[in-house]
Amino acid sequence: MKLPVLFVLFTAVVSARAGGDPEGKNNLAGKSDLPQGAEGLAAKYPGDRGIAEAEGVIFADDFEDGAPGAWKRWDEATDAKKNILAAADPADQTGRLGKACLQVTATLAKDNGGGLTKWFASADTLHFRFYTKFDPDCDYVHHFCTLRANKSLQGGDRWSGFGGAGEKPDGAARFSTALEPWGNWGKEPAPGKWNFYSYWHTMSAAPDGKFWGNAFRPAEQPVIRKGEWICCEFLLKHNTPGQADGEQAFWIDGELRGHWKGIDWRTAPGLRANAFTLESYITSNWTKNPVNIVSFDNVVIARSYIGPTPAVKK
Ligand SMILES: [Ca+2]
Repeated sequence: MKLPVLFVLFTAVVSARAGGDPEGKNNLAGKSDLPQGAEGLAAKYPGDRGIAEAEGVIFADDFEDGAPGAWKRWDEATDAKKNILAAADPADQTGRLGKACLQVTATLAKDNGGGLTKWFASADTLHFRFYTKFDPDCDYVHHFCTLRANKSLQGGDRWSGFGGAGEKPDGAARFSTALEPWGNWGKEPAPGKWNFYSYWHTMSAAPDGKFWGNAFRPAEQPVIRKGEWICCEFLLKHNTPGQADGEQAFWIDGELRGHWKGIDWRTAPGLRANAFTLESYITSNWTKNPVNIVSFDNVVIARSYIGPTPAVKK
């Protein structure tokens, strides 16, 4: 009698993809055929110089323009009057990051921090790579770098993927995923460990009955290092509407840490991941340190694996 076994297996697969994978049970990173290390398109562009012209690159910013024109390639930026965003010296000896980076200063009791958002022409498979550095005094970060799917690049529909915290998305209007540090409710040393925090139409409800981002994380991971530049990259593959064949994956310093398949991101072909927000957003929930500085540099959005950028020879 095989039927009950098949039924149990089917139920297990469905529930895993519906509720994320907080314990890493369905993480395919150890047996994935995705590229790793220096196999990416950045390998030919030390310091990302000229990478914007490379085949498959959709967007790139190395922040070398400095202030005040530093954010001109982006569509939205946190209000300049709040003094949250600044151009700063990346202080990187390898030359990979040039002379300027984006620095986000979030000050508890004064603001929530902020960042930049770019809308872009989407593709079936998308890669997002950026370098980041958490200041030695940086505490927990509530939200970090988020990819949102909107119904269009124009008009009000370009905002359909924003907002909706606590609500289950309409599969034709919204899905999102974020690569974020996760502090495990203060149990991990700040800023915590990397994970995906995702919203989509078949996600699971939290015990309070609301729909908070479902987590995808590896079973084992080191705590994020502070005071050092880290190369982060994540992949999102759209699903075919009606099929659960979407994917997401992330790499830290070229090491594939997480890869998940079987995700039913959307129900409509017109809904495409097309807005990327680079930010450090804090709240008083877990953050206790008054001043929290996070830096970003060498942002690339592309249709294939990007990988770390080589050092620049002097
Ligand atoms: Ca730079």
